[in-house]
Amino acid sequence: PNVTIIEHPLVQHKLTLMRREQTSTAKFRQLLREISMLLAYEITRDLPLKKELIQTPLAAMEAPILASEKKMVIVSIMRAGQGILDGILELIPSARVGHIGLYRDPRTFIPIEYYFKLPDDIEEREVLVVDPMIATGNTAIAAIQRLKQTNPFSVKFLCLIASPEGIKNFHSYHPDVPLYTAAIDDHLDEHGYIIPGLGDAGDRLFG
Ligand code: HSX
Repeated sequence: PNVTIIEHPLVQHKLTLMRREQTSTAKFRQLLREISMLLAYEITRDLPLKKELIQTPLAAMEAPILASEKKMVIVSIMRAGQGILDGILELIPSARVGHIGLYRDPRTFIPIEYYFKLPDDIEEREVLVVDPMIATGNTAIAAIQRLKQTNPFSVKFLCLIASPEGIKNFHSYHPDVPLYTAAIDDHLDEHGYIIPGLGDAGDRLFG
């Protein structure tokens, strides 16, 4: 399947610290920013470069520079996606940003849209959708469905933890969308929470 697990030791270490029950909100926030930078570093490995003529203090040279930095769009699924977004923007400060507001009905687990805003010219842009968790997968499925209506150039999805059920569900709707995650956990419980997971990412991030 179209899933990449990012196994970098720093990613795995930070994720473990985030999972711990005793990790404070402040620490969780800091870790999410740090881990997001590392994930972004891994995901952007294949970004195209171009050559630009520059002048160092000593000589002129043709130097590599990102070809399409401005074209990248990070789309945060609110509200927990914000934590990943903040980390990625430190690494790719001129990326464009979109927001999708979805909340999960606690009884039916069905995602309900309350906000949707993307930058212009989405047809020309590479989109990275971010949300820390894929539990049932319903939120990610709905977000990508909505996004596809705007016809972006390409779409990838980045999370921290996914459940096996969620991945399966996600790819039954969107087999064409590559999924990047730091971990695939054991299972979903009857409330749609990832076990062992890290709890509710939004609550841990914002309190
Ligand atoms: C959490 O629930 C996450 O941040 C996601 O937005 C969502 C994942 O749940 P699911 O729709 O995959 O079950 O708030």
